[in-house]
Amino acid sequence: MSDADYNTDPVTLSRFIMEDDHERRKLYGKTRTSLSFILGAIGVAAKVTANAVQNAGMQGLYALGGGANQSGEDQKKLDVLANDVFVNVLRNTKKVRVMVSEELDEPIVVEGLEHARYVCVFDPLDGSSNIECNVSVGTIFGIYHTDDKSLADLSDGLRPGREMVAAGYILYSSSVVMVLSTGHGVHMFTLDPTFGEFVMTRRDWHMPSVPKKIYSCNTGNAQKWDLATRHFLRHIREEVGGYSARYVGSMVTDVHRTLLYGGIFMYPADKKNKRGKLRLLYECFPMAYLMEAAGGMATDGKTPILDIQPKDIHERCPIYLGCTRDVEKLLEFVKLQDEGK
Ligand code: P6P
Repeated sequence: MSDADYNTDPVTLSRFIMEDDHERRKLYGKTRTSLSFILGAIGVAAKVTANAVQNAGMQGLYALGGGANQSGEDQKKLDVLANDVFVNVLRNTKKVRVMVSEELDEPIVVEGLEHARYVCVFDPLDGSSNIECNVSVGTIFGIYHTDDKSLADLSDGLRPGREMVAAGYILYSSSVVMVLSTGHGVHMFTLDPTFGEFVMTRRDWHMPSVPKKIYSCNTGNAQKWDLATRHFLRHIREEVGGYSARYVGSMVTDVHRTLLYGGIFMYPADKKNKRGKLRLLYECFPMAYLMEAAGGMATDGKTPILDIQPKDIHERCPIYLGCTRDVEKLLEFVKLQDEGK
């Protein structure tokens, strides 16, 4: 690489976080330095987890960890490792009061942090059931700020996703990518392994104005879906045409492709799973937050995902997300179904 090619002024995650806090002062008249600490910590946890994911095969981390998460799904050693990394890194910031993880039945309330004002919710390693066949996996996170001094746990602190102050995911794939929004724009970073930093690759990303025709769902469940979903699929396949089916079965991967190219990702409710499979707080909320920030949409079929009031930290939620062209068309079929047509 010639010196002319060498980037002597990289926009690293750390630099973005500082600039973003400065921007926040201009926009809102105040900074949130603690949020900056938390985002930086998530970057560290992402690098540690990425290293574990890359080496999992050699280090026997694919094996079952012996436990099960609150869904009753077998936990792999890698699930437990990723969870421990994110819990420890966030705890060490001394800025996070409460944590919710898919891998833990109950919230973690960090003792002695009455001054702390942040709640972090996360799925530390989503899609890990795919990892043995080398399918990409990811971490999904969302961050709330709370002025509630009495917030001893989340029993009365659950709030709609629209109140998140930041959300994002890390995709552990052919490269390690972090996608992040703190409320103004969606920004993407790629881990540069040569010097171990996340470097910005896309600033203020918006979904394509002409979205690709892609639908992403597990059609193996189609017979169990409601009429609206089935009629929507028939419409795009047989009446519109030209759509491609793309389904990896790892939410972060399927959502990342949808964010970049357009189309629709769906995990509907079905006759057996009345609220679908994906988790509202730490899967659907963060992905919906990013989709809306990038000009897309996310709904449960009736309500914008971000406006749903959670009742339980692990509750599930049907989700349809993607470009407005496709999500609005889905909602037209829901309206027809509601009208009995
Ligand atoms: P299915 C992975 O197990 C996961 O939680 C998400 O990452 C993914 O979108 C979904 O489940 C896939 O579920 O039922 O299609 O295998």
